[in-house]
This record gives sequence, C-alpha cells and structure tokens, in this order.
Amino acid sequence: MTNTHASLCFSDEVTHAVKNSQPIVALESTIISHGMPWPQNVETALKVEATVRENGAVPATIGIVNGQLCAGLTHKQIEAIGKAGPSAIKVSRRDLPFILQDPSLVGATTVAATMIIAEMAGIKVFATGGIGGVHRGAEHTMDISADLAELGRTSVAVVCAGAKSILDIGLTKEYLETLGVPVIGYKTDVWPAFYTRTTAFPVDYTLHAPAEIAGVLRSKWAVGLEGGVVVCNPVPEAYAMDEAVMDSAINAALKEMADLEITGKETTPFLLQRIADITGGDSLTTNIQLVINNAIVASGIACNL
Ligand code: PSU
Ligand code: MN
Repeated sequence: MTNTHASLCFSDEVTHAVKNSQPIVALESTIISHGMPWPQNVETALKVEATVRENGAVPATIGIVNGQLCAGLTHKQIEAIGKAGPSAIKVSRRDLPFILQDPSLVGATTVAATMIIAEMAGIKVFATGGIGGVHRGAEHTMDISADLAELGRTSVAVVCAGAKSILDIGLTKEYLETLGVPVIGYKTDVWPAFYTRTTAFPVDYTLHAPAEIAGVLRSKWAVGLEGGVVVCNPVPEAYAMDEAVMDSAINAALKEMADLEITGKETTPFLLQRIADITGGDSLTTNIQLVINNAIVASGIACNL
C-alpha cells in the first residue's frame, strides 16, 4: 500500500497502474454489502475485477478500511465487506468523515462516495449496477439520492444499467438535467431500467463506441465543465427480465416499505433486498450480468481516455 494523501491509500495493483499511466476503472462497495447476498456478492466483485483486467484496464474497488479511503481493495478486504453484508456501514458523502474517525469501522461506499474517492485518486471512469435517484413520491418525501448531487459536482463518468424503477426515472432525468449532468445512452435511445432494457424516457445523447464516449468526456473536462456523466448501458438481451414480473415485485416492495415506515438511507437497501427475495435467483443472475457488462464498457472508455 502507498500513501499519497493523509487518508487516501492505493492497493499495490493501483499504485503500479498510476505509475505506468494505465487505464483504471473504479468499482463501488455498497453494491457488495447491500446490493447482493453473500457469497454471490464477493464472487461477483472478484469476477467484475477480472473482467476489467481482461478488457485492458486495472480495477480499483473502493471502500474505507482502517480509517483510510482505499482506491483498490485486497481480496481479503472485499471478502470482509461481502461477509459483513448489510451490517457494513453504507457510506455516502455525508457519512465519510465519521468513518474516517474510527479505524475499527468498515465503510462500503455508494456511488456518491466512490466518485469522491475516485476523483481524489485521479480515476475518471467508474462501473456499477444502478445509480441512486429521485424516489417515487419525492414530491412529498424529498428522498433524492446524494448520488445525483455528486454527479453534478464530481468529474467521474459512471457506467450503469440505468436506474431501477423503485425510482421515479422521469424525475431523476429532470434532476440530472438541472444539475447539468449529461446522460449518454450506449447503443440505446432510451433510459434502461436496470433489470429491463427500455423505458419511455429518452436519453440526452446516443453514442455507439467507447472511444466516442471518451471523446465527450475529454471535451467536457478540457474546458473546465466539472461534474460527472451518466452512461446508460442496457442489460444484455439474454439476461433482461420480464417487465410485468419486475413491476409487480417493485410495487409489492414499495407497499411493504410504506407499511413498515422505512425512510432515509435504509430505503434503497430495503427495496433491493425485497425485490431480490420476491424475484428469487432470476433477478440476481440479471444483476450480476449487467454489472459485468458495465465493467466491459467502462474499461473500453478508460482505455480510450
Ligand atoms: N441501486 C441499485 N443497486 C445498488 C444501489 C442502488 O440498483 O447497490 C446502491 C448504490 O451504492 C447507490 C446507493 O449509490 O444504493 C444509493 O443509495 P441512496 O438511494 O440511499 O442514495
Ligand atoms: Mn435517500
């Protein structure tokens, strides 16, 4: 491990990549702790890292261990986060300083916190499953993920399979537009909805090659337009789920959440867990495959930057 910044550390693999100017792809850790069950979460995290390597880039799974912001975790650390599951601390921007104060805590970083640490580490491309967004009913609850505000200010491109329809995709799109965050559809004209490939909501721009996306990122950041970019990459056709099955699972989960009066940072993990329970192994397979698919596209972008 190498230290460059008071509380930023790099894994050996990432240190080597930085020294040699190799392309690096950031990966988040809340998806490991809260997004998938043990042991598939750890298997997937390691498979996604391997996919990045196979596609010519170096993976940096991000998390907080021993009071340090880690760009690159060891297998052991990934395993610890995966085993901890939802008992690991879900860390977004607001939570960061508290986790840094206590070296005994392990922090699993959300999209927002992963973007922050990636930017500190000089990593420009990040692959995940789905981003947080504006929740359904946000006109009353104001439940809007800190991921969106982070996309408005932190210069990292996030490759995802859209947003789950636990969210209000139309409002999420409006919110990103207000923040000036471009939404690029990779080979798609419409927002994908994570488990499914299409929605009624158009993306802002459609591009067909990772090199074109890298070109847009260079242009944006070269003229000082700070902030992120969302790259929507639909789940591969072979793994897409049936829309009606997903809708009914999502509606059931939303109703249970309302009945249990769950709010705040517990909302997203609760919904992810319930949807996985209701739809069983099918949705987990889809989830794993779409993350791998995002890692491939993110690696292509990183290699062209
Ligand atoms: N959506 C998913 N899978 C996930 C998450 C969201 O389909 O694992 C996680 C990500 O870490 C994301 C976070 O950054 O949930 C958003 O949580 P919140 O809505 O509380 O900001
Ligand atoms: Mn929230």
